[in-house]
Amino acid sequence: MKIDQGTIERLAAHLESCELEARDTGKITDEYPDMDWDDAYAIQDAIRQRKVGRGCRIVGLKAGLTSHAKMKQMGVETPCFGFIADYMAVPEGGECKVAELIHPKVEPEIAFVTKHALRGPGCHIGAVLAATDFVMPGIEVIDSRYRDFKFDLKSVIADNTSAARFVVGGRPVAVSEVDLRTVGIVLEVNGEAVSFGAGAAVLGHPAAAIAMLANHLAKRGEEIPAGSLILSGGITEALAVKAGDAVTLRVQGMGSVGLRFV
Ligand code: 0L1
Ligand code: MG
Repeated sequence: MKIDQGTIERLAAHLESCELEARDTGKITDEYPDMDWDDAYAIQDAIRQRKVGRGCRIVGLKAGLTSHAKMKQMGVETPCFGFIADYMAVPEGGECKVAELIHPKVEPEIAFVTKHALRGPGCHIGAVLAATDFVMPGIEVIDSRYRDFKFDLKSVIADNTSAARFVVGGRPVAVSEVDLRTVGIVLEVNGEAVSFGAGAAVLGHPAAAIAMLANHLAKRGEEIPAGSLILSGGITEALAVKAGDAVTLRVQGMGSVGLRFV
């Protein structure tokens, strides 16, 4: 690690206050260009501890930047991992208040719920499918705390991978009922279909993102617990949204899920 604990805590407090006050900031690697991957995840962990310390419940995990469309959009080459907390959940068909966010974007995703713990190293798609209770459509609302969504991978990991809000729902299905590689998705904004894709856009198979997360956690002595909700990553580029927009994700055989921005 290249950054001392005091600095980790200070950067976590800074990034979390930007999140909670819907205020943007410059990327933290401008000030700490030598920070390493462990520093970045340590800042994210310190943000998580701050939330837990205030009584928030961590309700799941997320993989980000798992499709080539997203990696190209953000100019990075590797996925990243974060967490989702209770207050980030929007009820199905519910409202997401843009005044609480900086510059929200939506991502169509496949959400997994596990029935068994998943532990790396060596976790693979087969192990993920065997440990999955069901999958369902999910929309992630991302909101980088960095000005104009301009960051590098270490900065975005520290910022809990831009996690802000999410909605899951539709028709939960067993993985035996769906081919997650070929499953088609349509994202609609205000009733107009605006982006399309298939599950394979996420690392060839969305379960690969979950396996990658388990292998990432194993390096830190952690696992994906049974009963976890996990967002596997945007299938298409993220789409900017504004107050008044209604967003619906339709996933083949899995129904639809939506939310409204107010
Ligand atoms: O969930 C995601 O793919 C977002 C990861 C962070 C990068 C971004 O803010 O676009
Ligand atoms: Mg995402």
